[in-house]
Parts: sequence; structure tokens; C-alpha cells
Amino acid sequence: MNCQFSGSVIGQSYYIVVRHRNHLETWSDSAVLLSQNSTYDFSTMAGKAYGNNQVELEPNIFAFYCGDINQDGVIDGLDYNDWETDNNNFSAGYLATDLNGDGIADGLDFIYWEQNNNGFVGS
Ligand SMILES: [Ca+2]
Ligand SMILES: [Ca+2]
Repeated sequence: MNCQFSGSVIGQSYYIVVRHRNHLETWSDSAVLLSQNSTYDFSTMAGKAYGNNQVELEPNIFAFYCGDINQDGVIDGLDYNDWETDNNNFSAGYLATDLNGDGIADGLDFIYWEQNNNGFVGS
């Protein structure tokens, strides 16, 4: 993802916050000094996120936790309820319950929710 900043934010430090329709809100580990061409890569280590709150997908490749379908900061049974409704209705499209991004809410998404629910993951 690329973001462009200009004006008074240049030369100032800010936390970077990423919000996604079905992932946990994730903050940078520390404030980042913004310049004309700043970069920040969360994926290089868990510690790039505040509280090391990322999952290691492959050796040394990290990502945000998915499954916070209702965007309340935790992955729990309330998210399951939303997934179950869409799953039972064979819902398809751009859905928060589509955790693997294939356009369908189904059992493949449940696998991601279950893993992060069982890990008591929250922001
Ligand atoms: Ca939630
Ligand atoms: Ca899916």
C-alpha cells in the first residue's frame, strides 16, 4: 500500500495505523518520521507492529491477523456469528466474512477465524 503525504506532516513523527475490513487494527511499533518518501514494511518482523501483534506466515514474513469481522478489536464468537450467517446464505462478493479473499464466505474462511479465535488474538 502506498500513501502520499505533504505539507505540515513532513518532518513529523506519527504512528502508522492500518485498518482492514476483516483484520485486526494494527499500529506501527513506534512513531515513524515522515519524509517525502518514507517507507514502512510491517512484514519483515513481528516487532514492526505494536506489541509484536502479527502472525508469521512463512519464515521471516509477517502479516496482520484476520478474522475481526465486526471490527471490535478482538477475534471471537461475535465474528463467528457474522461468518456463519454469510456462510449459511452462500454469500459472495466483497464481504468482511471472506477472510481468504476468494469472494465467497465458506468453510475455507472459517479455518482462519478458528485459528485466530483459538489463539485469543486481539489488538
Ligand atoms: Ca471482532
Ligand atoms: Ca473466502
